[in-house]
Amino acid sequence: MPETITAPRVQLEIKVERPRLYKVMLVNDDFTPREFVVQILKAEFRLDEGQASRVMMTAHQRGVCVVAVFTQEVAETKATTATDMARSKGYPLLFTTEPEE
Ligand code: NFA
Repeated sequence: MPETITAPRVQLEIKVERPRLYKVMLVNDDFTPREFVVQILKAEFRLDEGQASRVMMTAHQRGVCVVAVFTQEVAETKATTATDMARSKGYPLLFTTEPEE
């Protein structure tokens, strides 16, 4: 009677970690028109008119405001794209990124 040989079953443990998230910050300046800031927030960050106005006004009054959080690469790309859009119109508007606590 031939024996049946079975391969050992190995349970692989798969560890998944959530990526660290990065905040995109809008920095106030004295030159970029409010309406232009709102336009950029709508175009690059998909905020609606109300959200964009509130974020713009918060940065205007407090100096800086969190726009949104993303994974590092998405945050950096969006901050750079939005900053470049403003530069191409001659405005000093600045978006920065920083890791969440
Ligand atoms: N402080 C700018 C103004 O009064 C508006 C602004 C808001 C610019 C937020 C940059 C960021 N025209």
